[in-house]
Amino acid sequence: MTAKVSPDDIRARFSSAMSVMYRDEVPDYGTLMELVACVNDETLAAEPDLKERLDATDSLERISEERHGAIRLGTAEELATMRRIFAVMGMWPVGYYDLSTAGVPVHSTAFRPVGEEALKLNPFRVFTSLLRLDLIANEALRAEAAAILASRQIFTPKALELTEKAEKENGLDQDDAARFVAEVLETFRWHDKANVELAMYHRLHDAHRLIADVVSFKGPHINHLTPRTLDIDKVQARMSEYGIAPKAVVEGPPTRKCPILLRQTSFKALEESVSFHDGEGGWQAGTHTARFGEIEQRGVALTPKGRALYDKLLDDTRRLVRPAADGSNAEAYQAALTEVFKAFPDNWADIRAHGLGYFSYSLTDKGRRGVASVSDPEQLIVDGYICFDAIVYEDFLPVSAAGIFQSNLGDGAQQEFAASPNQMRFEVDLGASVLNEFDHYTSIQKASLESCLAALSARPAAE
Ligand code: OOG
Ligand code: NI
Repeated sequence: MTAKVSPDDIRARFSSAMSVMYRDEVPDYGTLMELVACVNDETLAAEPDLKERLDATDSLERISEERHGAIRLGTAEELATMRRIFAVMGMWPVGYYDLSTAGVPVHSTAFRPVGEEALKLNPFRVFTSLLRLDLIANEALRAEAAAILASRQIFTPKALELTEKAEKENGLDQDDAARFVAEVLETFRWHDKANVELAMYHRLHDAHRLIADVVSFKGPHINHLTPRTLDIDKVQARMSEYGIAPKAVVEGPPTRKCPILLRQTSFKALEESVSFHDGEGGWQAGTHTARFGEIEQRGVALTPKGRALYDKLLDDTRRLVRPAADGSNAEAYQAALTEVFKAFPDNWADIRAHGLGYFSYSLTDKGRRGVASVSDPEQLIVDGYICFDAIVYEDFLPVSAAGIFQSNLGDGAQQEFAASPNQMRFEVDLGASVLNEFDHYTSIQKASLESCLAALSARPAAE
């Protein structure tokens, strides 16, 4: 039997193959990557401390690599198969995101590596949405869209075969892993020939742009990739200098000393030429807007209490200033955000003391050497035996995701849907349940503290 390639390795190869493909498909994305690399270099040069810290925890050469991408699927079967494919790459569904409240007829999860080692080896995730035809009012159109989706096959036969093989044989060898990456990549490729006639595209588009994006094409083209930036404000400010159009505002919390959750922004999707069936065996020219590039900067994962405070403050801000898609009130929004978020503590000790964030505990030098006479964790921290570091948020934010969706669906009026989360339905379609992100962070935090306490209590008592 030949040796198996690790799922982490397959994921790393897949993410890098996807990056090459996308840069080739969307040249502006390559430009964004250059800008990100440049700003990251400048930031590291200006902040030697940061450089040292990152050097200890991340691999510096890979700092500007992709952290996530996104696709939108049409059917339960596509979602369930995608889950099996991602499992071969060590990516598991984490979190449930209902975007109906934000005017987008999808619900989503993020397939991602779970566990510190896997994230470190390669953090690539795919934000995966499933179209909700049940939210479309027009019944006839709904049935037509469902029929179109039912007749497409978004996976190559070889991709399906290799997925089955990986499941049966518990992994893939070198040759099969290479084939698997190439075959799976096909599902994410852009098709400039649509599945439908132009008239149908318009009907779908009138119901919602996103329905047209999912139903009109042969497959769920990757719609963006997202590298990590060390200074999102700088990249946002310099995008136009590089000839790419930034979305109006950075999504998420404001700039802070102690970053929380996730900040993201993107350049706006481009209008691309697409050929549509003309109904007579030929093609008719049209356009479609779907693909863009995004950047992200992550901070500490918040507890339910911290998240509730974040959600409240974001809500308060948006009640004061609702960011307009054309950017006309971007400055006022930024100012309101900064002001309102003053209510969120901005030093690690307070964030921890108020139970707002998740932290990972480790022994200090003193803790590694010394013997503690107390066992109360808080006292051990005060006495300098145990220290704590923020646990990075590895998931997504529904309001931000909706902002990213919206800004790339055009600046038109937003459509309203009644809030209708349906996690149960999503999990039935997925064929598995999603991991609860809060449970996950809680267990990381708990395990880190327990291992400190165990190490300290295992020491023989001082003479
Ligand atoms: C996904 C938008 C969500 C993010 O970073 O929040 C997302 C999409 O547009 O399909 O990727
Ligand atoms: Ni994204």
